[in-house]
Amino acid sequence: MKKRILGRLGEVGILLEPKAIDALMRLPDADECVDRMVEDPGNRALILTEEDIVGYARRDDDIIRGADDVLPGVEGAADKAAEQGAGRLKPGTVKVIKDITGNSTCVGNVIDFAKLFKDRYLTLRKMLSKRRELAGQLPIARVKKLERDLRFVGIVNDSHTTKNGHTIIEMEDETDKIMVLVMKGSARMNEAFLKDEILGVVGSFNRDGELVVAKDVIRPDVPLSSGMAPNGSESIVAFVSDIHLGSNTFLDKAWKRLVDWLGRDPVAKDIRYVVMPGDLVDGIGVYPGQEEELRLDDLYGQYLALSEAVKELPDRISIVAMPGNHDAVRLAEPQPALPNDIREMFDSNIEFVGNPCYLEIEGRVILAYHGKSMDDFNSGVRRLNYTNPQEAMKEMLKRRHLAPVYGGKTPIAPEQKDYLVIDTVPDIFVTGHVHVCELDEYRGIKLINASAWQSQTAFQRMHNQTPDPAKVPMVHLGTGECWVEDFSG
Ligand code: D5M
Ligand code: FE
Ligand code: ZN
Repeated sequence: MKKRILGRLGEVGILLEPKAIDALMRLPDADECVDRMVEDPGNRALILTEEDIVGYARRDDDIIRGADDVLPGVEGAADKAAEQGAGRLKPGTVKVIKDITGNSTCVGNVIDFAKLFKDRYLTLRKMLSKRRELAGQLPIARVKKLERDLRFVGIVNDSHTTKNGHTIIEMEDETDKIMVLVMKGSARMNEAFLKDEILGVVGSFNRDGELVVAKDVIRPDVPLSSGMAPNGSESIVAFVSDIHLGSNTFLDKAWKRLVDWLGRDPVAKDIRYVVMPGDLVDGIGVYPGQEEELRLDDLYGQYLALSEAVKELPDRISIVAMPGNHDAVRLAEPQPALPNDIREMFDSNIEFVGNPCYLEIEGRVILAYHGKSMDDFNSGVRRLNYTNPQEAMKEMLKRRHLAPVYGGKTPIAPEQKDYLVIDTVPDIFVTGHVHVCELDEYRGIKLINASAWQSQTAFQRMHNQTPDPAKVPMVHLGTGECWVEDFSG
């Protein structure tokens, strides 16, 4: 029976945690429960937990009651929450929808990027082929036999500006390569085409058939949306990035102000979640000469200090800790969660996740990414710089990719699946890394860059980067309201 059910799940690509398998086997009618999972692709998490199984098992009669438990006394909220599947989420519960932790397929020393780029290409081509402008798109080898009305999707190998001010993009798919000309003065002239991003092109061959003259260049983008509709949640999520514990520029007085405020302010009592998008500690040997700037020169000592700092936060708060480029995991993205020997230093109210990570909290989907690729976006796109990370974040959403450039400043791991593709449209998108504090919105998605707890370092001074530390952006999960609390003094 177990084998047969697991076989069925395998066929439809549904993954279960071990505890969820046990729960499923205990049901009087496991098949019926599997039927419900299959019918619910939209709301289904990537890996189902025991809680999910319970949800599916009693879906018919109990889901609305379940939602009422979560959201007492809010009119209409039960229906909405049930619609969004929020009924399965209790306050305080953070659900990891997707990250690399435990799923890495990089094997030994076999470095094979072909699978990664194929997965990226196929996922984004599927998205692009739903666009009206690209209806009937064909493989490059086939469009080469046409003259007019060419539509294809390819990966950018390279792009450069000609001496006459046109842009030439060299593109490729599994079948062939093709050169695309974006004319000076055309609508797309001011776009930057990044290496390894996926584009859709509509155009015609020029007279001698060497180049496709682009009529339009299309990115997958996110759909227009009016944003977070009220869902009855009464919780607030706060974003605390780039703590850099162990650095001699760590702002311990500001941290104390945050801790005090969380303990006494009436607004703070609704903060049930703190998400930390990377650079939890300063690390060791991250850049040349770092030892001069460390207060704690032992990596474990730094995480121990972090665990003490985190213990000062009120117990009602669930914490999500993600690594960044200063933390004790592989640098190559996607980064897995911190290892067990570090996790063991912390209390159970902290969840360690990978970078990037999709989370679901009280019916809201949060995409958290440390933001190392902003180093590549800032050097590859002229109008981007270290003071406007929200603009780089919009560029990521347009490309439906967090870090398209391979071989730049962001190391990428050769996974078989591209975890940096933005395959799900989040309600909230948060980054850190650049140490400034920005709130913005793009097509209904809240954009947050979550400041830092470190004052200006010598490296930043040298690069003329002025941080905006000790700020905490907040989002009310029920209303979608966003604001910033300032602890800088
Ligand atoms: O990054 C802190 C700041 O330093 C952030 O604004 C990015 C910037 N940074 C980091 N690496 C580079 C490179 N290679 N070029 C330019 N700017 C960079 P953190 O990750 O906290 O050290
Ligand atoms: Fe940082
Ligand atoms: Zn960083």
